[in-house]
Amino acid sequence: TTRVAVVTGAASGIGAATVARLAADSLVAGIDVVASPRAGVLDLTADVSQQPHVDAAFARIIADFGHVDVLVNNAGTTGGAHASLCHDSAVEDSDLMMAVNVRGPFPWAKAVLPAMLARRSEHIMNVASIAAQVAFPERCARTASKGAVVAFIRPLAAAYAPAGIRANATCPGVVQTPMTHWRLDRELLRKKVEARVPLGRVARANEFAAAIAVLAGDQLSYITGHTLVLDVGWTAI
Ligand code: KPC
Repeated sequence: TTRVAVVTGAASGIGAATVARLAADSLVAGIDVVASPRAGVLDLTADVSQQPHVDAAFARIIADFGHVDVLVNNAGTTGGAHASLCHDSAVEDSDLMMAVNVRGPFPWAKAVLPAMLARRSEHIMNVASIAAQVAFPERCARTASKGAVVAFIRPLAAAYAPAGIRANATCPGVVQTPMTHWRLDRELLRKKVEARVPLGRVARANEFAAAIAVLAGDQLSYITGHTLVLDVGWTAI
């Protein structure tokens, strides 16, 4: 049977690149808060922080595809086109990070696991960030939330390995997307970021999508509970 993949945060950035990549050999459902209909993709509008949205989207996926093999919890937020140190940030910023980045993957995992258990397969992947590995001082709530995104895959990996279900996280470095253009389109801010990247440039979203696609395949069957850092050495120095 054809592999079925669900990608959240599918309308843009890493999610859109991942949808394009996985669609080459899988049926793909793309979930996003904004509508983004694409040919050949089951694009559904849902807010991952809203349980009824997730339940409705999942029901539609099962109705159309019958099962889910791969879940990519990619939906996430930075908090918008403004970054500030902790003492200058609103506590509500952290509520948004927790609702989308931390809580979002949970109802999706809950939705797909019973069917995955019945099929004794497959794979949950959480897209975190190198913000889970190193400090982004002007994004403290986001940094904390990404730590949680990585931590969440460990109990999944431990509990469901005997059932043949794998759970892994990826930690992408800074990537050019609609969410980061406010920073990367400003010469000085961009140079500051590039100075931290040994390769001297930020990533293209499809460079992360390629890694997610490999992880989602059946080649790496002995990897679970793992955090794959994609940062061309940012955290190595
Ligand atoms: C790599 C990462 O997640 C850093 S968080 C920075 C996002 S933003 O401040 O919008 O450039």
